Amino acid sequence: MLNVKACIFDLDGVIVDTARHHFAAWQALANELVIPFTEEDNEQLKGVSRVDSLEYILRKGNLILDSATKLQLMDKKNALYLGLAESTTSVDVLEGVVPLMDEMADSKIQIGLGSSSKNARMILKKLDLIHRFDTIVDGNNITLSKPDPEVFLKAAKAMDVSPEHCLVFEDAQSGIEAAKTGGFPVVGVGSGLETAHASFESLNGLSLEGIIGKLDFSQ
Ligand code: B16
Ligand code: MG
Repeated sequence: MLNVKACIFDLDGVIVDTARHHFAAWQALANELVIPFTEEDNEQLKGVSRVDSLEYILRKGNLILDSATKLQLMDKKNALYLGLAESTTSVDVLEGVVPLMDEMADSKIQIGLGSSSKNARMILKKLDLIHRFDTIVDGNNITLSKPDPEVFLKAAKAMDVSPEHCLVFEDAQSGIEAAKTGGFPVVGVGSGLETAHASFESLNGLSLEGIIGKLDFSQ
């Protein structure tokens, strides 16, 4: 059985369902720019940084803008997102997350965050979870966004644990790819994540031991 010394959680889509707020905010912005933006597009943007997400949408609309306008659009999207996420509280923590974190704490397994979001600390405070983390690496601390492994490698280094002993929880294709490239065992949370070493619709009712027992490294 894999010897897990630390776990790294993604934020949006694993700990809390703020992914729908990112979607709604990008959709509103794309509407304004008269660029079609679907749920399939959004799926591509999960785990992807703000700037890379905007570039994706502009490419889709064949729109070339100067950097000042791009900055304005990113600020606008973030303001929309913050408005939607405003009412987030501890009741929004996805089911299964707190019991798993309790189990990790009891087993002296460190807990890290590996998120592309620059709003991660603010959201973790709203969720009343921030005190549970041994390290937080987010969009403010990285230069390359997922699928680059930088965010997870930094979190593992901060906890002084090598990637193979660090279990990553991810809801996005880009995040699963990032974890695998970095040499981490990775658990997919949600559907269509078969490239992860194990995947579950939700973390609800799962134990860490149960999850570790399902890891399959044959692919
Ligand atoms: P922000 P994660 C990611 O967070 C989101 O999945 C992605 O949709 C978002 O564009 C990105 O953070 C940047 O977020 O605009 O708040 O800096 O899934 O890596 O926790
Ligand atoms: Mg995510």
